[in-house]
Amino acid sequence: MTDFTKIGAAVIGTGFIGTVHLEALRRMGVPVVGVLGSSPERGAERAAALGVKTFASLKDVLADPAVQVVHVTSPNVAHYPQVKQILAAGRHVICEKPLAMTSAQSAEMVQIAKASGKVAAVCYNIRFYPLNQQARGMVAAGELGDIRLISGQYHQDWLAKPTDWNWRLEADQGGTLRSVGDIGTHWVDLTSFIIGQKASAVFADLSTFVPVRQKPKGPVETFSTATGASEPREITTDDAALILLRFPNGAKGVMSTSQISHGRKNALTWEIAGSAASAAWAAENPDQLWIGHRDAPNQIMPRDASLMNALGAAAARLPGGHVEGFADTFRALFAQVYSDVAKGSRSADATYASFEDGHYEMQICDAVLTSAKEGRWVEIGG
Ligand code: SOE
Repeated sequence: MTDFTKIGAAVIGTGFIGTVHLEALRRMGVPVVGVLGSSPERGAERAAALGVKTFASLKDVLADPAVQVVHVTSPNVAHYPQVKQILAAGRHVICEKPLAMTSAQSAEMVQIAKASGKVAAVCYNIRFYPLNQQARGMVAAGELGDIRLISGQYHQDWLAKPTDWNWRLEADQGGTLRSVGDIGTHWVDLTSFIIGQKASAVFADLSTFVPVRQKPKGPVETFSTATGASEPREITTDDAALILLRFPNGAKGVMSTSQISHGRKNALTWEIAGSAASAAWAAENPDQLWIGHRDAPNQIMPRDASLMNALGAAAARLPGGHVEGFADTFRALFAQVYSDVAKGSRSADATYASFEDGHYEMQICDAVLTSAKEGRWVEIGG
C-alpha cells in the first residue's frame, strides 16, 4: 500500500468542490500544503476555515518544493492556462471536468501532458462509486451480453429559478455548453466507461428555459442561494439537453440533462440493456445495483466488497451496509492517482479518466453544439 504522507498537494479553488478535494486528501493522509482562492481575500478566509495555508498566486504554489500534485477546481475558463503552467513546472495534475473550454484547448492539453510524463487525471469522480466499477467489470466479463441500449439522465434543480446564479451560467466562464459540459459529460464519461466503448455520433436538442437571470453583485458558491443586490443577465447556455448517441458496435443511447428539474438534486441514472441481462443504477441511491433478468427474478446487488468483482471491491472502503457516497468517490479516485504519482506514471489497469478521456468529452460537446444548430447526426471528432 502506498504511503500517501510523502506526497504534498495544493488545491486551486476553495468552493464546494475544492473543499471536497481537500477533505478526501486529508482522509488519505496526503499533506495539503495549501490552497489558492479566487482572490487573496477569499483564499485567506477559506484557508482559515479549512485550517490550511493560503498561496497568493499559482506562481507561489509552483515555487513550493513540497507541492507535487496540484488539484484544479477553479472555474472552467482557468483550467487550460493553469494546467499548462502546472505541467510546465513538472507537477502532476488532477483537473476538474470539463477539462477545457474548447476541444482545441483539450487537444493541446493531451499533447502537453503526454510530453511532460506526469500523471494527468480528469476528475470524473462518478466512475468511482464502487457499483459503477462493478458494472464495468460485469460488462467486460460478458455478464450482460452484447450491449444494446443505454438510457438515463442527469437532472438537478439548483438552477431552476431566475434568481439562481453561478459562474457556470456565463459562457465566458463555463463554456458555450453548460448542462451538457457540467453534468452531461459526467453521464457520457460514466456510461462509456462502464460499457468500454465510446459513442461515435450524437443528435442533440438544447434548451434555455430561463433566458434572463438575476446576477448577484458578489460571488455565489455552487448549490447555494445568493442574497443582496443583483442585475439582469441574458443567458445563452443550456438549462437542459436531449441527446441521442450511436456506438460503433450498433448500440444506441438516449439521455437528458437538466439543471431546472424541481426536486432532482443530483440525480444521475443509467440503465443498460444487454443481450443477456440488464443493469441499472442511480446516484441518489448509490449503494444498490439493479440487475434485470428475463427468465429469473431480478436482483439487487449491495455495495459489499465480499460480493463484488475485483474492480468494485477495490473502490469500496467501508463494509456493506455502511453507506458510501459522493465524497468517498473522490477518495477512491485520488487513491488510484496518488498510487500512480508514487510510481511515476499511469498504471496500465488504472480506471481514472485520462486527459484523452477529457478531450473526448470536449469533442462530444462540439458535436452536440453542431447537431443542435444544424438538426442532424454529427460524428464525434469529425
Ligand atoms: C454542479 O452541477 C455540480 O457540482 C457539478 O459541477 C459536479 O460535477 C457534479 O458532480 C455535482 O454537481
